Amino acid sequence: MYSFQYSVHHTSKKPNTPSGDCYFVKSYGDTVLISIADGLGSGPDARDAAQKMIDEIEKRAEAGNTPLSLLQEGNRSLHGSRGSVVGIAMIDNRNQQVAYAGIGNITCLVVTRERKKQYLISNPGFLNGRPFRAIERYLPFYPDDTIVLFSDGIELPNNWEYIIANGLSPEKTLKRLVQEMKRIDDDATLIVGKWYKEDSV
Ligand SMILES: [Mn+2]
Repeated sequence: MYSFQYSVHHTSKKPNTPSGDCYFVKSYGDTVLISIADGLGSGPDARDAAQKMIDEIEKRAEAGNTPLSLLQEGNRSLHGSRGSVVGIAMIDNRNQQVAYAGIGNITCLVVTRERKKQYLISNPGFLNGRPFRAIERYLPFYPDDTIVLFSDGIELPNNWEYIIANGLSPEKTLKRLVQEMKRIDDDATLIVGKWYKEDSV
């Protein structure tokens, strides 16, 4: 039996104000959904757009939706908002695959224990209720692999692939990445996750 373990670094550009980034992580059945939305600009309007997107993803995650259909549903909820960029990754443990769809500056990548890194590319642009173009991309995702998703407030340290591939828990990996990364003056979200094999009872 595998369970998904993850760790999140989530900060705000200005102390004591809400971050313009929102995120959502949930396991259901054989699937894990990981998502980050970064509202355009910063402050309450940015937060409002990102929150709308994440609320919609949360509401519709388990209804058989794919990352692309969740982008479409979420986009509808952004009419009249400032707009948001968003990335949605869905890992299917049974098929050992990750599906990803994203719009704008959200980075998603898979790192193996051999330090092989593969990017799941987001399409350019942002969502604000208007029609958009995006495609879903797929990669294999095996139990020793690590998935990393982050907003543009994160700049990984130079040695990030060594840190990620060295087999530490997501919590320890995240801690080291955050300790060693450069600080950017922006809302920031970084999620690190991997399967964890539970001993059978
Ligand atoms: Mn940002």
